[in-house]
Amino acid sequence: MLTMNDVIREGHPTLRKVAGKMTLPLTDEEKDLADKMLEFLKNSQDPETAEKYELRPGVGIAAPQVNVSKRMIAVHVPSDDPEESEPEFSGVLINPKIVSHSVQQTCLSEGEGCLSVDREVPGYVPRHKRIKVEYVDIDGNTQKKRLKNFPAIVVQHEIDHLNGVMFYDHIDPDNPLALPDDLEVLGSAE
Ligand code: SB7
Ligand code: NI
Repeated sequence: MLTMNDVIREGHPTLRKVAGKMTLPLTDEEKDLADKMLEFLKNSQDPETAEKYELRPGVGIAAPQVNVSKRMIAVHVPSDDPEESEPEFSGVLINPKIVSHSVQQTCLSEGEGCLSVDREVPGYVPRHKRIKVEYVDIDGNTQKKRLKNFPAIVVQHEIDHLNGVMFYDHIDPDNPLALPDDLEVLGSAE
């Protein structure tokens, strides 16, 4: 299983590289990594497992964060309805690409954090409110998915990792709490 020891931190050069496109079908090793990335997220969101292995809770992880410079991300966003056991959006996205997005932006009221960043970085991170993402799933099928709000923010954060971009690159250094007009701030999940 993956633990926080597998996650590289700020300053590691891999986090600033543009990750390479994956060739399909995935190798057994790549499939194994895909499974482990999704398993890490589920473990990190399970209070007992997270405590036992000292995992920071995460809703997404990108392969470069475990020092694999390939275009693969895992996302596991639970439903905000406690009655609902199905996650809102969960899976591994291979070669994900945002093919269209809204002009309207959004951001989380609490800002963002990152498993690769061991400090709080205050400030708003403007993101597209709605995106359409195209990707190959773990079964090798091409998927097109429309996402909005929190799941859309998470996918944008993860795709940034594939391009060597960190969330704080989007924060206005002179005024971290500056917001463009018509941007709606979202209450964050954590
Ligand atoms: C807040 C948190 C995340 C995404 C968007 C908003 C995920 C944090 C975990 N990661 O570092 C994943 O790259
Ligand atoms: Ni991150």
